Amino acid sequence: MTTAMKLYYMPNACPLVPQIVMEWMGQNYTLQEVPRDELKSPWFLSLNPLGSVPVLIDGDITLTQNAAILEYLNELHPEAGLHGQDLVERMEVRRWFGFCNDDLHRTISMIFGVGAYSDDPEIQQLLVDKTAQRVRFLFEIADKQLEGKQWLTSQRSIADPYLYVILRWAKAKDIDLSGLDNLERFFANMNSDPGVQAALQKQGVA
Ligand SMILES: N[C@@H](CCC(=O)N[C@@H](CS)C(=O)NCC(=O)O)C(=O)O
Repeated sequence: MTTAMKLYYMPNACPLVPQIVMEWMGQNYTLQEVPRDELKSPWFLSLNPLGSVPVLIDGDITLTQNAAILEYLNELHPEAGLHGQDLVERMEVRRWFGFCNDDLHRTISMIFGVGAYSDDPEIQQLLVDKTAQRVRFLFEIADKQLEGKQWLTSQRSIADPYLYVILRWAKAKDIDLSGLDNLERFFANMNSDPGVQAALQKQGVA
C-alpha cells in the first residue's frame, strides 16, 4: 500500500496552490501545518533549507518550490491537463504561472515582510505604498488577460489557483482592486469551485 503524499503548509499561504491542484487532480494527500515560529527550526530546515512552505513529501521524495512540486504532480496526472495540452498552450501556462510565482508573489511579499527591509515606520509605509502600486499594475495586466475568459489561459491550469491565492492576500491587505471586474469575476468563480472549497475547508480558512 502506498502512503498518501504529505503537504507541509501554513494557512492561506502559497501551499494552497498545490493543494487546490491536488484537489483538482483527485490526488490523495494529508496536510501538516508548520507553525510560523518553527519554519527556521532544525526539523523543518532539514526538509527545506530555506525554511519556507510548501514542502511535499511523496515516499522517499522531498520536494520544495511550487514550480517543482506542480511539475511533479503534472507528471503523475497528465490526464488532468493542468499544464496545457500542446506546445503553445504549455508555454502560455508557463508564462502565466511565472507571472504569478515570480512577478506577483515576489512583489506582494514585500508588503508582508517589509520589516526585513527597514525598522523605520515611515520608510516601511513608503515601501508598502510603492509596492501596492506595483501590485495594482500587475493585477491590471491579469485583468486584461481575463477579458471574456474564465481562466488565464485557454483552459483551467496551474496558473489559476496561484492568481486566486494572491488575490486572497491582496484583499486581506486592502490592495486597490477597483474597476478590475474581470479579476473580481475570476475570484468569485474560483471561490465557488468545489476543489477550491475543499482545500480551504481542510485548512480551516473557508
Ligand atoms: N519560491 C517559493 C516561495 C515560497 C514562499 O515564499 N513561501 C512562503 C509562504 S507563501 C513562506 O514560507 N514564507 C516564510 C519564510 O520564508 O520565512 C515557492 O514557489 O515555493
